[in-house]
Amino acid sequence: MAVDILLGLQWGDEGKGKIVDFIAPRYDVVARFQGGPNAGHTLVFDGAKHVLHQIPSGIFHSQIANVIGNGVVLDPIIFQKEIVGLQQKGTDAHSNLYVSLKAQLILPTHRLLDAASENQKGEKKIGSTLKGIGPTYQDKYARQGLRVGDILLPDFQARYNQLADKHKSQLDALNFAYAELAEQEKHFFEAVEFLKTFKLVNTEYLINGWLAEGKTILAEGAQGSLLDIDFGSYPFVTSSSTMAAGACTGLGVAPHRIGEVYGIFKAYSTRVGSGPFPTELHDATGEKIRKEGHEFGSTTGRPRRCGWLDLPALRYAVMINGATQLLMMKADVLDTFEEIDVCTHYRLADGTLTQQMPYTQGEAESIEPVYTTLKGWNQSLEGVSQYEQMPEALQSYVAFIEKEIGVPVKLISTGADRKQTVVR
Ligand code: 2SA
Ligand code: MG
Repeated sequence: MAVDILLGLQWGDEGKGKIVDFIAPRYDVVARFQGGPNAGHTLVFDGAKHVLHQIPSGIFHSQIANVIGNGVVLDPIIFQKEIVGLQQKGTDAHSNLYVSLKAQLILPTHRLLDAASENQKGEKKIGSTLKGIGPTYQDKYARQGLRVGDILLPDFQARYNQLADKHKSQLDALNFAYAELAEQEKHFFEAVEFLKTFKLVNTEYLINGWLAEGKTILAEGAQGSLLDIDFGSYPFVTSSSTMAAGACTGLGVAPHRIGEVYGIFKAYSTRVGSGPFPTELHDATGEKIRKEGHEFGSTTGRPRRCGWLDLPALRYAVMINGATQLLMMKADVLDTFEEIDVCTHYRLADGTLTQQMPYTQGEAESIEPVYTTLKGWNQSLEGVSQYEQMPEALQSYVAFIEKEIGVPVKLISTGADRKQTVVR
C-alpha cells in the first residue's frame, strides 16, 4: 500500500483543507508531516466553517486515524485551544488522534524569538505568522529542541528551564521585553498536561504497521511548495520541507512507498508575507481577486497579495514534487472576469525569456512576467456539477494549463463547500 501526498504548489492557501476533507473518506489515515500552527486549513461543510491549524483535516471523520508526525512543530497551547474548539462542535479527538513523540515543541519563548527576529529585520522581515516556527526548527537542527516525548520525562521542567533560559538571554540581547512570559508559561504547562491525555507514540511504527496491513494513508501538506526551505524563494520561506520528499522524513516512510502526489493550485496566485511574487497585481484587478476570493490569512487575518496564475512557478513545483495530478481551486473567483491573464514566461533584466525560476531574490524582483491573455467565462459556476457542463472558456483555460504543465487537472473546485467540487 502507498502513502499518497496532498500538497500546495504555490505559496500556501491553495485550498488544501477543503480537498483533504473531500478525499479523506477514501483513506484510513490522514497525517501531517511538517509545519505547525502557521497553517490554516479551512473546511466548510453543513454550512459551517472550521479552521484547523495543527490537527490533521481528517479529524471530522471518526473512522479515520489522524497523525501529527515527527516533522511537525507543535504548540501545546494552540493544540489545547483547537481540541477544545472541536469538542464544542461535538468532535472529540482523543480516540482518533496520534501525536509523534518526536514532534518538536514550540515554547512560549520561541514565539517571542520569532517576533524579536522579525522586529530586528525591519524592512527585510519575512512576514512570518509569529507562531515561533523558525526558532523552533532552528533549535531542532541545533540539536537542542524539546520534543513531545520529553514531556513524559521526570526532569522535563529542568529541560524546559535550560532552553527557556537560553532564549531569554537571546531576547535580552535583542532588547526584547517579555513581561507576559510568566503568564504564558503557566498556560504552557497546563497545556502540556492536557497533551499528556492523548496518544503520544512513535508514529513511524504505527504508520509502517498500517501500511503493512494494507491501510491507505494520506499525507497532508501545509503551506506551499514555493515556501519550501530548500526550493522556495529563500529567505522568504517557512522553515520546513513543504515538498513531497518532506512526507518521507516527516513521517518516517520510505520513498518507494509514495503513490499519488496531488498538487493543489488556485486558478490565480496569492502570497501572504514578504518575498518575490512576479505576477502580483497592485491594481484594481488584484483588489477584485482579493475581494472575490476572500483572500485574507486564516491564521493571521492578513490581506493576501493577489495576482495571475504563474506557470513557470507551477511547473517548477510540479517538477520538484513529482505531482501526478493537479487540482484547481477557486475557479469561481474568476467568474466575473472578461479576460484572464496567465504568465507563461519571465523576461529577465537583460531581455532574455525563460521558463525557469531565477536564483536570487534580486533577479526575481526585477523579472517581468510575460502573459498570454485567455477569454474569461464571465458567468457563474453555481450549480455546475459536471466538467462537460462547464463553460467552454473554462475548459479552454484548463486545457491550456494541462498543455503547458503536462499533468492532468483532475478536479476543479467552484466554491468552499464540499459539494462545490467537480471531478473529472
Ligand atoms: P512562518 O510563520 O515562519 O512559517 O512564516 C514564513 C513564511 O511562510 C508564510 N506562511 C504562510 N503562507 C500562507 N499561508 C500560511 N498559513 C496561514 C493561512 C497564514 C495566515 O493559511 O492563511 O493566516 O496568515 C502560511 N504559513 C506561513 C508566511 O507568510 C511567511 O512568508
Ligand atoms: Mg491556509
